[in-house]
Amino acid sequence: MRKDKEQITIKFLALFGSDRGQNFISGQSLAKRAGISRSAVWKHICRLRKYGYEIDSIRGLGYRLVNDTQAPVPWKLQERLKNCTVANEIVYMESAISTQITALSIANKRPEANGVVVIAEKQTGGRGRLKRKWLSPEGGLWLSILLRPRIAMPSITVVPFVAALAVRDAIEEETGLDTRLKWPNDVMISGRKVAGILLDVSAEADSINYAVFGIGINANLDASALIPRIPDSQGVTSLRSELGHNVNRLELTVSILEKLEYYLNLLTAEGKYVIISTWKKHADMLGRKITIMQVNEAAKKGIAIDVDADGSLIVEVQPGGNIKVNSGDISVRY
Ligand code: BT5
Repeated sequence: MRKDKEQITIKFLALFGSDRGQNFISGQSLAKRAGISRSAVWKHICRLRKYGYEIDSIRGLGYRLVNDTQAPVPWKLQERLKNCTVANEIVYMESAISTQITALSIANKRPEANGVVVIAEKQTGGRGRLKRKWLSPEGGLWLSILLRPRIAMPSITVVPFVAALAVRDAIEEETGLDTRLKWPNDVMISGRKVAGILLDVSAEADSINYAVFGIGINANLDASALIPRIPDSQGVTSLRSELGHNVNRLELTVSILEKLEYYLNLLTAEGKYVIISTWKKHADMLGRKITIMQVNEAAKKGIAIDVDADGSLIVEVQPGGNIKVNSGDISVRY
């Protein structure tokens, strides 16, 4: 959303503030207090409804704000995340090609930008890992976070695990659903993927220049809307499909960003071992039969034994014969 539009929306919203849920305010009074025309009032009401505010309107009485928004609108996030270092700036878009592309372009254009959260209500060209596509219709939570973290190079391989932990914890906190992790960085419910993570890093010899964390959560959409478009659709779910109702995407976003800050601080303070051991506590694929799929290699079967301190998966491919896998995907036999 453009900053000037955003400011007008915030001002207009403030007019409702003290009367929430009680009195109607006439269109005429709103127009006078906001210094705008009656038709502009109507436009603002429509915009607020689009941002998830529930507003009653009754002819002759005017408007009444019934319910606050549960969408991750920037003014709400800024208010809630005042002291959160990973969210210094919020860029909110109704539609983006990919929040990852937007965040990467901010990273390249503004060397000082740090803690920039880019959120889009939908993406038309959402990206997965290895140039795969990520379906991102309205109702999901699609965000990218640009950070310039002070992380030593040896820890870089565990950074995606930090993001997966933050998303897992946030989903569990907001929904109570039993949420598990699958190597390398999928977030699962009942063996189905509910969220994916993409990390783009620009690094120099011994330090990270920037990292862009892309997080996609199938929140308030039905898994059945994704199924026809995903080859392995048995393995996909959404929070709404699991719960039977919508989740508060604003609270979920706040929680993800707070937890991302927490786990990044933990990584800096205590190193990568604590991240991997916490990740393993929440993984549900260790000890199970898996198939490993890697680019330009034949699929291999084995048993997932462990994840080492660098985040590589240790797989027993024959009795006593372990291999180390540091890229690719796995499918798990549950
Ligand atoms: C991922 O890739 O899991 C990383 C997804 C990251 C998406 C976020 S959204 C915000 C930010 N902006 C972006 O453009 N991207 C990030 P990967 O492990 O490669 O999984 C991709 C595969 O999952 C696809 O090839 C499909 O098979 C499947 N897939 C596509 N859309 C899906 C969805 N919405 N839910 C579950 N699976 C999906």
